[in-house]
Amino acid sequence: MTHALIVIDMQNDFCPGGALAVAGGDEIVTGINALMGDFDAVILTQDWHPAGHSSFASSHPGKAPFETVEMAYGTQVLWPDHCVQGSAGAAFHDALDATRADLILRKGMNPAIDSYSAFFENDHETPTGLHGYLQTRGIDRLTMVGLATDFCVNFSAVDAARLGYAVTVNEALCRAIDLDGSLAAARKGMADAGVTVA
Ligand code: VGL
Ligand code: ZN
Repeated sequence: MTHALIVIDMQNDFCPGGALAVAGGDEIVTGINALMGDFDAVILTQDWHPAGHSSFASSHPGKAPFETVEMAYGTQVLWPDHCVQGSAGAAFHDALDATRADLILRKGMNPAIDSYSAFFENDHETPTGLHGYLQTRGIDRLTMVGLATDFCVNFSAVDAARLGYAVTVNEALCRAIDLDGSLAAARKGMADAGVTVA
């Protein structure tokens, strides 16, 4: 099997001090770097929103971060402004070894649709192109690490399993937002989809 490491959204805004900080988000960088050499390919994803993105609470008058809205594609959690294209918050954590990356995949650019998953936008229909890339490279096995366990890692892992990849989430090298039970729900959803959570 050809095995890729997918590093999800290891960006300043998801680390302590960032706009959408995940507790302990910075603790996993060293371990992720140490793992890179064990894989046939390393792919980094980068959340990359235009200013005024529809997933930002600030784009919805009267709404606060972590409330939800109904979008055409379903319920969307509203976030603080984060990972705005070109901002310091959107940059990778300084200590992340991006030199090892075969591919840096950006997502969340469509102003009207959020994209938690590295494979599809939140309409579960619009592809990011990652599946085509992996197929072209003959990659059939994926290990996922990064931020956040219950959102972007979870959606990416479930989509990958549905696409037929053998997927492992290395939970020791992930950290969660854990909003209203989202971590427990994510663990169940991943297990149900056939993802190995190690
Ligand atoms: C993420 C919320 C909003 C993530 C990205 O990387 O898990 N979460 N945008
Ligand atoms: Zn985002």
